[in-house]
Amino acid sequence: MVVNRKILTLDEFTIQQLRQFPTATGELSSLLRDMGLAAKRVNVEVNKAGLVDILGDAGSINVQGEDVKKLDIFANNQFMGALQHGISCAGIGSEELEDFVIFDDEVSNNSKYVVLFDPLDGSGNIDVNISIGTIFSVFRRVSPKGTPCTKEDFLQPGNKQVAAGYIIYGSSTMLVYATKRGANGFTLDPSIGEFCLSHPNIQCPATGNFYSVNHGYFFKYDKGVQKYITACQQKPKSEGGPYTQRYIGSMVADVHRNLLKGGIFMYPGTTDRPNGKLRLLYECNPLAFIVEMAGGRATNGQQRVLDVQPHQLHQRSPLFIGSRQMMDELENYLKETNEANF
Ligand code: AHM
Ligand code: MG
Repeated sequence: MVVNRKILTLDEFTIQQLRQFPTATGELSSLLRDMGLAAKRVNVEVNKAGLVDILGDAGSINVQGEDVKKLDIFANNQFMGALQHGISCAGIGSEELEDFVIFDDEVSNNSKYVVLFDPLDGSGNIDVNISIGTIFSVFRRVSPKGTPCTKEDFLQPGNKQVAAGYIIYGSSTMLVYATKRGANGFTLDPSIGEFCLSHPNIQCPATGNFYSVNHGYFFKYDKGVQKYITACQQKPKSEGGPYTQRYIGSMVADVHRNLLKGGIFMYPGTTDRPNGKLRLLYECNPLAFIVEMAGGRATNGQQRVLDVQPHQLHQRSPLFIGSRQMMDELENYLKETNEANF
């Protein structure tokens, strides 16, 4: 039998990376394996959506005051369970849980990492068969090993992330993760149930022609954002314009497309929600890390997302993320408008 050794599985890839660091303990590989396992379980349920009574509102409201869908809870339990049973994670923070969860058992207290995640982002799209995603962020804990992890382990700025990733449950299921060594994408091969390296060394194009924003809120955005959106629409053909608007309302899918094809995704603050909707710790930070590692940029309109010092698990942040040149252009509009208003 001929074995195709060109295709690396997620495990093989992370072990290959590990081999380049003789002092590495393998805990990160093991953590990524746990995330991959939970993702496969969630994927099975997402694919069955519509067949079983797991869809629709679970009848409770999550800590953000939004309706919780049943699959959100299922996904939350899968990721939390896989990490708790593993050997690499001392505790988690989740969009679905009001507070951090400190695992506090002997193995977990000796683990190196804590993980923050949004188990099922874009869950408003579950009932209508549109791509949804999981987003996660990994930090090395700052509290001493051998003790339970603490709040400070989770409230680190995004530039301290060791790894970050997302899973997109779409026309195919993919896991993309980044470390400081770059971003790589793995597509789930359902025939063997493994994530296989399909997008090595992802590079976000320096520019593109997609802009992703909720136009419905146009008049609630700052003048600078409005001017930039108008400029996207009025961009002359000679400069690659007008840009095409693509916004599916499932951030992982929107950011994934822009990461591969080039583009910009925006969820600005609005007059009624000055910090926007997205959560810094488990939505903005991990995506900002991945996009930066792939050569793109991410800001909150004032500063680099990854430099923000967080103070709360569920804090919100405006987000502008994508191709480097498009981000530069956006920032010129934001700056000009800020200066004009000063
Ligand atoms: P969720 O975490 O409740 O699923 O919300 C996050 C989602 C993002 O995936 C998406 O970009 C955004 O909400 C869409 O919000 P809006 O409908 O306000 O544009
Ligand atoms: Mg979310």
